[in-house]
Amino acid sequence: MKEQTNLIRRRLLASAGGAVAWAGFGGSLAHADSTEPASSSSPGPVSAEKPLPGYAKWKDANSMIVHSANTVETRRDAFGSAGITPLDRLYIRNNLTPPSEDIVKDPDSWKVEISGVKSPRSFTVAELKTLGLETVTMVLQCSGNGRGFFPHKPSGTQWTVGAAGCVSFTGVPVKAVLEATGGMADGMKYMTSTGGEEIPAGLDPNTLMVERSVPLSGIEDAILAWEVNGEALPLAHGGPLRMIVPGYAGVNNVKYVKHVAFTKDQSPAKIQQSSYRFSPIGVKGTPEYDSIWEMDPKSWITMPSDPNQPVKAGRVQITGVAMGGMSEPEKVEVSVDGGKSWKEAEFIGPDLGKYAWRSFVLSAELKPGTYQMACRVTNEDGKSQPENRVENNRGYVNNSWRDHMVAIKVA
Ligand SMILES: Nc1nc2c(c(=O)[nH]1)N[C@H]1C(S)=C(S)[C@@H](COP(=O)(O)O)O[C@H]1N2
Ligand SMILES: [Mo]
Repeated sequence: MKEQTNLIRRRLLASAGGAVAWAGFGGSLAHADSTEPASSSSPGPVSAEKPLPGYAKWKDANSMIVHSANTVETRRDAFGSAGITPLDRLYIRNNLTPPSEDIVKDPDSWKVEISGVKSPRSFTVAELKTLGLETVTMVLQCSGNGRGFFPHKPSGTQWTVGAAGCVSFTGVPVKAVLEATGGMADGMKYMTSTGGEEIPAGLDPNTLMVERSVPLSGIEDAILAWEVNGEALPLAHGGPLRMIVPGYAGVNNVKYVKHVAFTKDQSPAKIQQSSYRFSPIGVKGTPEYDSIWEMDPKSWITMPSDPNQPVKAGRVQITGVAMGGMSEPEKVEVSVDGGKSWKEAEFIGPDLGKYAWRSFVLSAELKPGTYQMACRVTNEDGKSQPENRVENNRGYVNNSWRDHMVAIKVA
């Protein structure tokens, strides 16, 4: 009954509230983050109450939780164990209604402008393909992943663990593009990428556009990608061309990128200046607070993970995924007693580099009872997950092992 009430409440809020429909724009155009009401129910898989949006119909519906047309989460038990997230199970997060599917019909003709370099010019994807080739396997994770565990109910999508995936992007290194344009102009401090969403005339682009700046340290392994997991980049994930900044939170990986500028300052866009800032609870984001850039180590158990599905007593394979953030995941530990004692788990599958996550398993003999299962990863730099989340206004970057714990019944 409570569930039902919340569902109705959420629908009412959605129709009364935030989303503004723009004639001829095919949907709502607003920062979903600022318009979506926080769900008042506790987080966790919501029943399949909404269909997949049109541009993502090809996703595996059984593996996804559809929060809205622009926010689709992977179920906790649907990541698989191979280390690579199948594309039809990868989460989606759009701040704006995505562009028309037409833009991926002839991907090679998509143009990106490069500025803030000695010889500014634009390149088609076909031209970029002649400059270099690199593949990077990496965790793509929304800054709001784990927001659903914050008790102060930050506004925005109530993601649990599934606003993340580990995928392989292929494209041209940003460094090769810089070489082809004579190198960076003097005094530049950031790489600023602009998304290809059309902003309707008459609206202030700064309040809407997805334009993100990253410090120059981020360009070391950055690529302009046209492929993901060996397939042409679909619209849902930023095709025809996407800026990929490995190790950096999702928002910095700008989809349908149309302009890459090397700049002295960070973008004036709202999404750079006030959103994605690490400000205290109750305080609006401003440039004086840290921007959400580099990711931290994080892990979670993927199976067993359903508190309502008892597991058979005896040998239980406890599996999960563990990422290192800016360096390789080195050690992952599992607890079945709520963090009182820990055992080292084993990584399985190939090591796909420092930006990738790794699957892990701990084989445990479990008698009937209820177990509080937790895991925590330590990366090569010795950084590990904290027990508790770091509180912040918008519920960003939750990597608390306690928040990600699951209560599993063994019978
Ligand atoms: N152009 C553009 N790029 C974007 C976004 C967007 O709305 N528009 N959303 C960002 C955010 S907040 C995240 S978490 C990731 C999500 O990537 P995915 O939808 O491929 O999973 O894309 C980022 N890049
Ligand atoms: Mo995000």
